[in-house]
Amino acid sequence: MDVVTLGESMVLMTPQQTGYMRYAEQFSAKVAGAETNVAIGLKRLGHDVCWISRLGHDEFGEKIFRFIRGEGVDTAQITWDETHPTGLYFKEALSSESVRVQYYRKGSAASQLTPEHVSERYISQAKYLHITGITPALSDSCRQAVLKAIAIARQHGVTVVFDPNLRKKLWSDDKAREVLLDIVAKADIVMPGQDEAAFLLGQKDVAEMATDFLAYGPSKVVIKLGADGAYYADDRHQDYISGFAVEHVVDPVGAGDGFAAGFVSGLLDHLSLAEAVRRGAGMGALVTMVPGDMEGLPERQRLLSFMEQAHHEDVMR
Ligand code: KDG
Repeated sequence: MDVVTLGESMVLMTPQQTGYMRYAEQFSAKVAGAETNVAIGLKRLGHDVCWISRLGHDEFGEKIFRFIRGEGVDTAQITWDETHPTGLYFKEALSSESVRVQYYRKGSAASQLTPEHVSERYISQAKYLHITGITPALSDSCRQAVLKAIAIARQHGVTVVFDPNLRKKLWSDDKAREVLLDIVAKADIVMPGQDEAAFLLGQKDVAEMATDFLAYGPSKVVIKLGADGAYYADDRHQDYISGFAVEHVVDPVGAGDGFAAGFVSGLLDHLSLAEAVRRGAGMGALVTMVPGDMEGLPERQRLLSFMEQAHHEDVMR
């Protein structure tokens, strides 16, 4: 197993029309969730991934299970909940520029994950453990499950990659800051967005934030800068990576997960830190070109030719 991840996947309902959802009559039903977006992205690039989660024993649980398994992600660690439903999430486009997210996930099956659902055997055999800040926000037992997964990873030398993925609708700012910083201190690699970094550390220069993150304990930090690329740092290098030009952003949601998948893929392929970050930026850019949180995740060949083409365009300029 290359990577193990743990978290909630939901059915994503998207109104077919732009504007207030109260007027929507038709919705598309897709599958989304930060950790499964990453898992699918990694799988499409040829890596083996396991997703630990809990699904409601209902039609939407079946839909998610079949979809994720169909993508080739290992679903052996999924458990079924007879009394709690699978979570739902709505993505309302008020205009082409402004997207609002509504969750219907309180008390969901995934929020009932506990440390007992976290298998030492699975995590100890992986190279990376991918964690996001969404899972510990779901419930106390989810937070305990995340902490157990991290403890197992550390004990067995599995690299812990942490994306804070701040979701303010799920918890208070104070609690989020406390829990997320605690996980930062336990992670080997952190990859916040610039706004998340500022939320955690206070507004300051990106290079200064990177240095502050390293002081918490991780050996590598990557701060995502959206269309502008990313800033990375370890104990030897610190630098910017420029973003890939995207002519028309169709749907930005999921770009950070695409970035995470590309970045971890680069690490698995033993690329340099800078090259792994560049692969992350390429994946993130491709995700924004397609509607849906994970549908734009490319297979390896498409990613490589997209990055290669962008490189030639750079050189010609
Ligand atoms: O990063 C995209 C995710 O935020 C989305 O797919 C849904 O997991 C999700 C969440 O909790 O918002």
